[in-house]
Amino acid sequence: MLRGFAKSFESELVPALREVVAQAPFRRMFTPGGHQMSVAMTNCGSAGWVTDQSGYRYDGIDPDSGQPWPAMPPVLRRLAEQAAAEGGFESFAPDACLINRYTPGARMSLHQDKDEQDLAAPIVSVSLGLPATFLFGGPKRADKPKRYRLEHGDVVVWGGPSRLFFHGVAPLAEGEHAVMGPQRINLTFRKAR
Ligand code: MD3
Ligand code: FE
Repeated sequence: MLRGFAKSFESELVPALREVVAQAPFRRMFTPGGHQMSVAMTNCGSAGWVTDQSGYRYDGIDPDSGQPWPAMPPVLRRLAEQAAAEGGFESFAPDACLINRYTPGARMSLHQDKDEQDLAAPIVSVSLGLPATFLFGGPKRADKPKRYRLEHGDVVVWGGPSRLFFHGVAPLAEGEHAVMGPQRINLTFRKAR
């Protein structure tokens, strides 16, 4: 847990994210079970995480535009690499960055991230905007989650055993963030392929 690690990147990071989102707008995807997610998502990088009625997968093409996802801006890559190194993972080379947008009430139920080919690579997450309660369980769905407050600028590196632990996000509380407005943005950097 690298509290505030992303703050020194903020002035470059926020405009870079605006450009990505202009090319690939946030959208609320559907799970294979037919439920629409409360979290809106987009991606940058050579692969992007998508879900629809046929399942979860990484795809090089944005299904909404039919175009490749926007390239990963250098500042995002730098932030992810430096954080991974700080967490003990030298030479992390993410090819996917999933960008999640939470507005008040949005949540993510307990799940595992296991759609990536290389489970030895860590996932680096960056929290921006409104604070959230992160739920961190264990290797089994029934393991009682511990709660952590994640705030603007916090970065977490998930590797080793915790890479496959169940996790989620409690419903976002109302609020207004000075930089990001009434929302929380979470970036997760992944080696998908
Ligand atoms: C622990 N996102 O996109 S980030 C996700 O805040 C996701 O939007 C949450 O879970 C969010 O899949 C949590 C923290 C996180 C990300 C991946 C993990 C924690 C993780 C993978 C394994 C273990
Ligand atoms: Fe996850």
